[in-house]
Amino acid sequence: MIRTVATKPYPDQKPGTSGLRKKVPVFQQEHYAENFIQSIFDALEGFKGKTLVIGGDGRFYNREVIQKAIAMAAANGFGKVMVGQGGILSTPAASHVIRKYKTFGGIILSASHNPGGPHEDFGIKYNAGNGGPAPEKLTDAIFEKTKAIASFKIADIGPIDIDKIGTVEAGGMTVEIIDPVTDYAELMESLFDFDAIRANFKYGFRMRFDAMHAVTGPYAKEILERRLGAPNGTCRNFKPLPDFGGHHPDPNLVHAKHLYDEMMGPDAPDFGAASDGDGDRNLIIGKGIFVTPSDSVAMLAANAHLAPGYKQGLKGIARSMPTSGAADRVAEKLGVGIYETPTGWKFFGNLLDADMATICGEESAGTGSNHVREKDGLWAVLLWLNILAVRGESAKQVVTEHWATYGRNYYSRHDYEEVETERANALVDELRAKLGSLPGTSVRGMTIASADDFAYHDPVDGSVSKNQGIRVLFEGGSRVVFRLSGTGTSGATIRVYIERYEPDKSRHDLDTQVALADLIAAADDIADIKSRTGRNKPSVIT
Ligand code: VG1
Ligand code: CO
Repeated sequence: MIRTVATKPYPDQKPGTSGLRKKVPVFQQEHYAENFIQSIFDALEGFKGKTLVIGGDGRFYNREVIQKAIAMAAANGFGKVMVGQGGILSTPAASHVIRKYKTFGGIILSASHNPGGPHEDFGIKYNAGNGGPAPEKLTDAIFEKTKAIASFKIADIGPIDIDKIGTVEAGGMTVEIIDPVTDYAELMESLFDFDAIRANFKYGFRMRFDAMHAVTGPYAKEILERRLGAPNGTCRNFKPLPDFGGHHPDPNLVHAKHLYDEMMGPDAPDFGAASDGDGDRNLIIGKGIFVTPSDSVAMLAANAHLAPGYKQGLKGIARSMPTSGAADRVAEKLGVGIYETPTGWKFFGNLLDADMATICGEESAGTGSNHVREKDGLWAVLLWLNILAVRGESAKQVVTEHWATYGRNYYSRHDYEEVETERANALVDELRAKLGSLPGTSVRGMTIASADDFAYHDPVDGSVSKNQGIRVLFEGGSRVVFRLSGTGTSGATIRVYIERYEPDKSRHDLDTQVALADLIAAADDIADIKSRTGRNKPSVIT
């Protein structure tokens, strides 16, 4: 039976950088999740009888919302849903399933790298038929629907057993529970030189993969240990837990510090990696060397031809605006296009669909390619493994040689988390107001060449996205960028991105924070961060 249930709008369902993210208790309000899911359906057209993919990162409240989404898909007229077993599908795996089975789209339940649990974060996002996050036009339309919603439709089908692989009929719709790993593992096998990687492991190459008790555990176990023969124990924290073991599943130098310490220690294995809550981010640390994500994109792009899936070369490279310019130098050398987009993977979709870019990356530990329409943590790890196996070199050798060839873009991001929203907004508003007066002035002995609020003109569909981050460029190419996070769930997070290019090989082994010290001080002078936030240092430095 299909029920139409009366409901009232919630005013706060505007999707952020990557879907709607809120604390679990917010999602547990009456009809909160239903409202958002119905608004997604209301913003879509032409899905009657078609297939919807549903999966999530396994966090607290995942199972409940999966049941709601299945029952609502049936009531709204989908012909079929494909659901990851146990409600699990990593973000890149969901993107692949949508593409492989040519489904109408998918609903991904995740708050990514944010913590999980009864008082932590939850999220819902919609991915379109190309496998990519809904573009801005669609997320805007969804938001409009949430503001006017009066009812939602749900089928009384009772809970579906999502742990049992197979197909059942429910509410006039087919429900297929699929293995979340197999399709994805096959895709990886088709892109990379598994023989070379396997041989490397066989001859003693050692790595550590930390799944942080998040979604990549089962994927990494299957691919690294079973298919590639890495020794048992290579994968750590591989059991997905609803609260990620009480940790932040954020693979950065703060939340994965144990891995960093191990990789810098005397018994370090050859290679260390980790992924986030929903499996789309990657942390790469070679023995004795951390690879900053902006560098990783550039290095993967420069060496991608060593993997079978990319041996024809790249069509182009795309990076988000705050990501360092390291990839630009690679694109220039390869003679391919380079595109600078706003933060968030949804902006890469058009470039990938139009075959203008093959590899994309963000400074926030997101790297991916045209194989899916999401960033992909394990993909980045496997491409690194492929490159190291074929080159027969260590990560450190690859990195230092890259810097010697292209120069080094010293890069760091400073985050001020949970700042009072009004204070953060005021800081950005004032910065915006003085942009015009900055060029020509000098800060800490450096002259500002230009300053603007980044606007993106999508070269494929002509759409324009404004206010995507404030850039201050100095003479000589250094820059600082300021923007507010669009993924947080409490207060505001101010992100400051700092970059300086160093061509001189003899100056490539400085400590990053030391190399950037003048710019870091200049950023504070320009935006007055410390006094305005009352913080004397950032909460997270990556
Ligand atoms: C952050 C990152 C951005 C990334 C987004 C989603 O957004 O900066 O690069 O695409 O998270 O990643 P923001 O608006 O907080 O800066 V994930 O792994 O959370 O889906
Ligand atoms: Co993520």
